Amino acid sequence: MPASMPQPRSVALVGPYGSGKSTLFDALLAAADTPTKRPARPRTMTTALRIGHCSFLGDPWSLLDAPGSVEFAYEAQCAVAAADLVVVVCDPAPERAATVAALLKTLDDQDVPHILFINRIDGFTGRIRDTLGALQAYSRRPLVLRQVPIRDGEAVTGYVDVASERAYRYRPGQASELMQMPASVGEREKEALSGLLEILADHDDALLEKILEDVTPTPAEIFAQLQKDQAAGRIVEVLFGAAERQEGVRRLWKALRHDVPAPDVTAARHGIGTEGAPLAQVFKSQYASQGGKLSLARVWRGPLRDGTSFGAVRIGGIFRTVGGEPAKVAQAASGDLVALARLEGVATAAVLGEADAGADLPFPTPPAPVHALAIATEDRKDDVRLSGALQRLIEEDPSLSIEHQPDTGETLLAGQGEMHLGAAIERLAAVFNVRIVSRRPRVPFRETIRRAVQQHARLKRQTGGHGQFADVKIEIEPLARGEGFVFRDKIVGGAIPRQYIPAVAEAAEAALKSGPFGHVVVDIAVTLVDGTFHSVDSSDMAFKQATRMAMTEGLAKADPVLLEPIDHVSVTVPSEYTPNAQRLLSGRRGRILGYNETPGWPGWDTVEALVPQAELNDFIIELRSQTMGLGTYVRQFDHLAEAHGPLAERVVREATAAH
Ligand SMILES: Nc1nc2c(ncn2[C@@H]2O[C@H](COP(=O)(O)OP(=O)(O)OP(=O)(O)O)[C@@H](O)[C@H]2O)c(=O)[nH]1
Ligand SMILES: [Mg+2]
Repeated sequence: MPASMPQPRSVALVGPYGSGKSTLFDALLAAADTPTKRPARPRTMTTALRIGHCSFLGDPWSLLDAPGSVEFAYEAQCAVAAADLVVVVCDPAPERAATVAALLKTLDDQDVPHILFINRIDGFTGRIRDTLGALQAYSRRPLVLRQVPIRDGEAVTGYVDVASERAYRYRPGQASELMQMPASVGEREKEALSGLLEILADHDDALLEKILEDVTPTPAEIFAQLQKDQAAGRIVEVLFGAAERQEGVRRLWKALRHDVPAPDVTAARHGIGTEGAPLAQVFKSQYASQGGKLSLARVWRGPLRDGTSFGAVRIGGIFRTVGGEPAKVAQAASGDLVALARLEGVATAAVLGEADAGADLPFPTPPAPVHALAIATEDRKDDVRLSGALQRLIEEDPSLSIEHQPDTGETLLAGQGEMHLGAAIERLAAVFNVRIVSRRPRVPFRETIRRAVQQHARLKRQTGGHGQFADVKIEIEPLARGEGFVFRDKIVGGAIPRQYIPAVAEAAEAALKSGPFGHVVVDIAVTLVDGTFHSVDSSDMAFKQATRMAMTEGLAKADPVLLEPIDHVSVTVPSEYTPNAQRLLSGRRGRILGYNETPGWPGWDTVEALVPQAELNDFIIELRSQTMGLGTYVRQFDHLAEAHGPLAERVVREATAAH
């Protein structure tokens, strides 16, 4: 790329579920230099990052459309890590401002330059200043309103650009046209301008002096200062529009053109200089149904040429997505976001090339799973391909994970919610051609006993020549929770020869795999107290079988009891929802331990509780539905406790019926 060409810059569209990011993404591409037709597809929830390349007024751009649902939040975080600037697309309703709280905090914490785009202005009848006030509560950086709506009745028909003090009327499918400043907005516009200047004056003494002398700076001076402050992350500009009607879209493009920092600036923010060998980072990995792998990467330092090797891997094609279609290119410049083919074994977050000493290329860590399903192949023949397919699925989306539950023998697919797992299962079928069935995971109940018993068992069998003989007397006693299994040998006088004792111990332990209720038995001691043998007919086998018989009968008589796993759960919610969270936990047999302000999250609380695992299956679904989707939790196994009540009775009844 010749030096005179502007560097390609990148913007990620993020924001809450359904705020209009994909509509805006399509509208931005449609308003670019070589317009892409807006796809006439039904609007569906975005579940994976989309990328598009275009130019606007001669500048090259990469756009990322991130999913909004919290269940796909990791994709959005990866997009944030790759972009020069983030556009937070949000709703104008002030009461929905909290839905961008976590996002704004992350952007603030990571010093990522961002702009707010208030979408759906077409249906908004409230006051934009109220929206701004509500959003400001969640932003450490000052929000600077760049536009004031012009209304005809309730409908927004245009806007005043605050910095230039010019009024525009929206025109369907075209750039807005300049109009006379309506008298009705004059006052609000002046107010917005003085608000804007006041914020800018905080960072510029010359501007401050002018304001103190009551001189209004020229629009050019204001624009220059806005650009400086926005690029440095000192302010957050706020624009609005209606993506669906392509209103405010060109205005947003122009703001991006002015205010998105150059990729070299973004690189410098991460400690990466312009001089040196090519450097790139993978921010998303994707398999196609034909088996090919694509790695979306940000080029931190170009040019990155097709065919370049990094260690054992070699780039087998560089692609940009123009007009929705992949277009092969020979190289990619600094700042470009491109798809790289055939980087086998290169994972998301991997850095290609040697990063500068002291460089900092942080990458989001995947969130812990909050929802799980037990999965199995629809057709056993696919079993051999399942683990490979799952491995690739997780490579594509590290916020998914696989756990093997040894107690129940189930394979669990764990992730961020119902939709997330549903999308993963669909992808397994569509891309990896493995169809699976899923169900609620079983709770890994365990069992123990409450009473010590003595049990005698004798195996005596005469079949053909050799017989089988073994006779054991054991004591089974309960141990304290967490003590596991203990075997004691109290044989005296050779009642059973030493050689058979390990077989007894082994069989006693093996019998713990499935107790009277069909679950793993824990916290018991087995003592071998007596027995007899036969010099010819006794064997390891015979002693194992006799022990098994003694264990089965003994455990059943020892007052067995079901144990259920109890997790330590930490629920994090905005503090106005703390009572909801507590109610929800108590309603699920949780024992509330207390709550505290969430460290580093002013306005949020973390409620701690001990909750039976059996109650946590769909917990995230209800938690989200009661907290505007904002609540989340982490869990960790804490202890086993005796299970009481209807659930325990049901499990015991079912187990007894099955036996
Ligand atoms: N009235 C109005 N509706 C809009 C506007 N922009 C988008 N919509 C509608 O809002 C719905 C969601 O739009 P999307 O663009 O899919 O939203 P999204 O943010 O991409 O959603 P997720 O990807 O699921 O987070 C669709 O029905 C759009 O037609 C707008 O400016 N005004
Ligand atoms: Mg979308």
